[in-house]
Formats: sequence, structure tokens, C-alpha cells
Amino acid sequence: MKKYFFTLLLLFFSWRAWAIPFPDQVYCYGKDSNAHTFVSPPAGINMLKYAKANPLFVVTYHNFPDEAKVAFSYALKIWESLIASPVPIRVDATWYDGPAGVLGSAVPAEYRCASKGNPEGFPDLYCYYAIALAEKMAGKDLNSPLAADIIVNMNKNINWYLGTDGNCPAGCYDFVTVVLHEICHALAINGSIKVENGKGTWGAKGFSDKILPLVWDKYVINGSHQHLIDTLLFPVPSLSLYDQIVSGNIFFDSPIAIRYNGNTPVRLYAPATYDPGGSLFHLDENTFPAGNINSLMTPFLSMAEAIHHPGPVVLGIMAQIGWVHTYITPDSFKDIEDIHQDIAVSVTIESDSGHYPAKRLVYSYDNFSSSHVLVMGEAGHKDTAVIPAPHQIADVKFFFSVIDSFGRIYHLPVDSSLSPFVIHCGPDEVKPVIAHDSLTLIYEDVASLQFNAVVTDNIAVDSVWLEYYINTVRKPDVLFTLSTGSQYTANVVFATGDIKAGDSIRYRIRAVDKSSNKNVAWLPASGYFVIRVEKRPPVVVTYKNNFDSASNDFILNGFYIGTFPGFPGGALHSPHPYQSTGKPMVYREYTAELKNTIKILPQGSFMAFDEIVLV
Ligand SMILES: [Ca+2]
Ligand SMILES: [Ca+2]
Ligand SMILES: [Ca+2]
Repeated sequence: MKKYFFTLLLLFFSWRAWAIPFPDQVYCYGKDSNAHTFVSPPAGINMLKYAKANPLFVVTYHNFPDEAKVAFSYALKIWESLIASPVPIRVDATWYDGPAGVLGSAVPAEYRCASKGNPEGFPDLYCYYAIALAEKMAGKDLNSPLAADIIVNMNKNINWYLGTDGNCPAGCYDFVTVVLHEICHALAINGSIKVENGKGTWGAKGFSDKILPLVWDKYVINGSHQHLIDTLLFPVPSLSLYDQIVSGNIFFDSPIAIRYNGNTPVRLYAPATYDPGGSLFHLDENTFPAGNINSLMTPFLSMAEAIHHPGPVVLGIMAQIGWVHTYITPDSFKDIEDIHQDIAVSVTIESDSGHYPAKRLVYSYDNFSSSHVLVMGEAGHKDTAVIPAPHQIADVKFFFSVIDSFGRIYHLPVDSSLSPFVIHCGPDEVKPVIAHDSLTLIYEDVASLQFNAVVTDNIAVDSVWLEYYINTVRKPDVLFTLSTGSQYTANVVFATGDIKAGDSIRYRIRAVDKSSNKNVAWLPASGYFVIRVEKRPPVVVTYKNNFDSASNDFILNGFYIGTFPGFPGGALHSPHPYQSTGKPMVYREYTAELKNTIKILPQGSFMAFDEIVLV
């Protein structure tokens, strides 16, 4: 098969390098009877007439009738009055042709666990969080900013009550209630403990080979206060874990939720016959019957039963697993050469739990053989603690410790003295770090060439220089200028005749730090980058290539032109198989850029190709 490119080609391919486990569906079932109960929404919700400029939820609807959209967004408004996140939660909602008895379902679109160094600030390094919760704690998008965080399916074959007043008549199911319920599954109430092939199991694989639980699983206990994910008690997979799952004696061990449940453990739904859509990820139906303030997250909903508030127990569960979070954000800090200089460390602490709780900086001069505590002020958002100068060469190590209003202790770094922050006090021998995408090709008619680099140092960068040759002639070094942050740029200006096709430009980047040693780094560490000078290809109105033979028409980054075993002819290939970066949310980007400039005609221009194959 022939492959043609006409008139214009600029390809960008990127592949997600990290697969994440996709959760099972959690369903909400309809009961065949009428309850005639109504749990009121949060106070004041019906008086909110304004639309926020930056709503918490951003919904993409598929096949939804307008009336259902109104009720759906009302349910989200209820959630928005109860939880907070600095990151929008994107909801993908489908009005679908579902089976009898199932009202709807929802799942987090993805899960996240902490990546190296825990830049997300997760309170637990060893579990998965639903993406909306993970992003709330990280304070930023972790998936692609436009990707769904929650996927909801609402069954169109149900006799819905689409009003928002909770006045659900006999024979109908209250739509707002079911949306509230489903969204809660995707925000929080969803775990990995399940039955497979008759045995109990749990866990999902992260980007290491370690099996991790979902955060929900960590709190699931039996009546003897044994954790179901304790593999010493209940191996994976095992019949003993299966017996627990169907024991009817399972609880959510959350101090906060228990406080809101009259100091009683929160009983979960764990029927004797395993229910893959319901077991363990609902509150117990009989403990929280229709009309109970905490009945939203039970597995069954009656007709004429409206629940427009998740209730204090569910909100307590959500607070426990991270929807009430404390953010510890230190300013960046540097190593210090003067051992007699006190060390000022600034930190901003914000807590969803309300007032600004006790905060401390714990530091050590001797790798935590001994340590000292600085109590930081309670008022205001930013505080500065001053660690006394060590007066000797030392690695000063420290971490922050904060107690929120529920009495929970947060550390940053999370594992405190095991991997604390470090400030080296003493002579600096650390070289600057240079990052730079090398240039490989220019055309002989260019008047100037810009070089970009990101340069950092553990103390400070003094200066960054470009050293370059045209062919064998060394040219005067060019000083980079700092643009923003750590971004440096340098411009080389060419006079007419300075460069011509066939020439080559060799260059390297030199960075010097501000230490007393004036440490120097080069990139590349040895040798030089080489830029070829070529004649500018002509402007064309038509271009085509079947890639059956090698071609110098493209600037290739990652791609190559050739014939791969199993293909009938030549093609433009990425590496086979696709290469992973081995890191979550870090992509590879391959480009193939046609050197010719294409002149787009006023009419009739087009680009066509025979096929793009993704295997
Ligand atoms: Ca997101
Ligand atoms: Ca119920
Ligand atoms: Ca340095």
C-alpha cells in the first residue's frame, strides 16, 4: 500500500507512558417499593441563584435531555456546597440504555499514587486516590487538563422524578438523589477489595511493581478491629478474605466518621451473597434506612425516596480520606556556604479543617540522632522559622509537622525524619545543572540563532555562556541573559557570508555558580553539539512522499524512514514497540517536520495521507 503526504506535514505523536488500573463499576440499585421520605439539602442551597465564575464541576453531557441536565447540575451544586478543591472536577455524564434495576453508576476516570518525592503532597505514599481527590490534594491537574475525572452513566429507562424539590411521587425514583450518590462513589466511596474466582482479593499495580490499596481499603475492618488488607491475617487471594467480605460484620474505621456516627463504628454493606456492584462500598442498608440522614450511600433506593444531603457520616468519611486536607507549602531554599549564618525557612500552611492548627519545624544537625523543635506562629498564612547557624560544616535536616483541628498529624516530607529536607552548610562543590534541547540544523540565510537553556544551582547561578565555533574558528563567547525563573537565552547574530551550506557550528554551554569555588558545568559534559548548515529548501505548492526510499526532506526527532519487518513498503516509523518514559504523566513526543515551506493557495489546498497506523 502506498502512503502519500500532500502539501503539508507536521506530526505530533505522544503516547501515555503509564497505564493506570481502571476500577470496577459501583452501581446504585432501585427498590421496588415507595418510601415517601425526604432528607433535605444543605441549608441555603435553594437560595443560591448565582452561577460561580469558576464552578467546581465542569460537565460534558452525552445524550442528556435538558430537564435531566437541570437536575444533574443541581446535585453538583449540593456537592459544591460541601467540598472544596482548587482544581476543577471534570464530569463525563452519559444518558444511556441501561439494564433493569440499575439506576446509574459512576467511577473515577483514573487513580493516582504518589510519584517519586511525593510532589503531590499526598498524606499517604502507599495507596491510590481517585483522581478528583488526588488533584485536590496536589492542588493541580494530574491528568490532562481537559480529560474527564469522573465518568457517570445514568439509566434512561427509569421512571425518573427530575424535579429538584425532593417531592418525588410514588412510582418514581428521585434523579437528584441518584446523581448525588453516584458522584460520591467517584469522589470517595470506592475501593479495590473484591471477590474474584471465589476468593477475596484487593490491590492495584502502580508504576512500581508494588501492589497498593485504594485509600478506602485502608479503613475497612471487621468487628474484631482487624484490617481486611492486613495480609498477615488475610492473604491475597484467599478464602479467609472472602469470608470477611461476606461476613455482614464489616466497618469503616474512621475516627472522624465515628465521631459523627454517635461514636459508633460505621457499618458497611457486606451481604452474605457477594454483590460485585455493592459489597463494601456502601453503608449498611438496615443501619441507615430510608429517611435516615446518613442513608444516601446505602446500596438501595426506594421509589418516592429523596436524599439531598450525603449526611455527616459520609462527610466524615470523605474528610478522613482527604477531602479535608492540610496543605504545607514551603518556599524554596538553598544551600548556604557561611556556617555562621542562621537559616530562615518560610512555609505557608492552609487547612480545610478551619483554624490554623499547631505547626512545628523539627530540625537536626546530626541526621536526627538528636533534634530540636521550633514552634511556629498560629496566625497568618506564611510563617518563617529560623534554624540557628550550625557553626560547623553540617547537613541541616528538617521537616514540618502540623496538627489539624481533627487531631490528625501531617508531615512534610510525609515520612519526616526518614527523608527530610536538607540544607548543606559549608563549602559548595555542587556544579550548576544545565538543561537544553540541542539544535541540529539551520539554513544558511538565517540572520540569528537563539539558544535556550534552563540552569539551576544549589546556591545560585552566577553566569551562563555559549562557547561556539564556526567550522574550526572559535568565536567570542556569548553571555546568556536570564529571562524568567531559571530560563536563560542567548542570541548569535550572523553577518552576511558568516555561514553557508556545508558549514557546521559546534557549541557547548558553560555555567558558573556563585560559590566561593566558582563551580563550572558544561553541556555536553565533553565534546560539542553540532549544527549543520544547509541551503533553505524551496517554497513549494505541492509535496508528496511515499517513504519507500530514504529521504532528507524531514527534520526527524524520534521518527525514522524505512521498512519495518511485516510492512509491505517504506513508511515513517516511530520506534517499535513504543517506548515508555517509565514515569507517570511524562510523555514522549516524536516529530517529523518537513523542511520545505508550503505555500497555501487561496483555494484547493489540502493534505492527505493513505494511513496512520497505531499498533
Ligand atoms: Ca483533572
Ligand atoms: Ca437505602
Ligand atoms: Ca553550586
